[in-house]
Amino acid sequence: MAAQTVLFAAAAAQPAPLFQAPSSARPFHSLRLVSSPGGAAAARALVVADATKKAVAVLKGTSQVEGVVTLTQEDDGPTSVNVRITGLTPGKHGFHLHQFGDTTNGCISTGPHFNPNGMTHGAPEDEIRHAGDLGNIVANDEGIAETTIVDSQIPLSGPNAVVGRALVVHELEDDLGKGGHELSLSTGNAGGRLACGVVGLTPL
Ligand SMILES: [Cu+2]
Ligand SMILES: [Zn+2]
Repeated sequence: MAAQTVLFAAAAAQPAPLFQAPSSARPFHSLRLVSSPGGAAAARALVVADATKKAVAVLKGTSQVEGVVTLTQEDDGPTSVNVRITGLTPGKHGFHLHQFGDTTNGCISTGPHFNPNGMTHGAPEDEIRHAGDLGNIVANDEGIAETTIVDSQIPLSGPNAVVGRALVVHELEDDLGKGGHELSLSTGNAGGRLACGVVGLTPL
């Protein structure tokens, strides 16, 4: 990996401790030293790899719907999306990562679903889906939706990073591309945008 730096430590017999990188070098990432396979006898090569990244979105809109969503990613693994949204009608609501972190015209200006691979709309588990397709969240009788989504297409760093884009919760159920409506393959026919929030980096 081009961004990695290789360091050498003399006869490191124990796992490497945690290091903070100089903030000028890697402003958005903390770094962790991990042992590389195949170190020399006298000196063990240590590879600096990206460690945990964390981001948050505070969702608001023109209704009473609001929420906080935290996203965490370990190294290059999947992103865990912890959702708590209140003020919803009970039942399913489409939940997506939209292309832009622009709320100048409310949630409308966040644009379409994040779609770096030029796909049509689908379910999170589908091969053909927008990267931003996170399916539905389900509100209980009190209008609260609490869940954790784990997804591999919304990383917090790299070319498809979602930091600076927006999460949106919708009025209606996302049909996951299978509803046969003219909007099914673009938006899942999930209706209006109740609340949205820009994904921004946060301390670990
Ligand atoms: Cu959406
Ligand atoms: Zn979509």
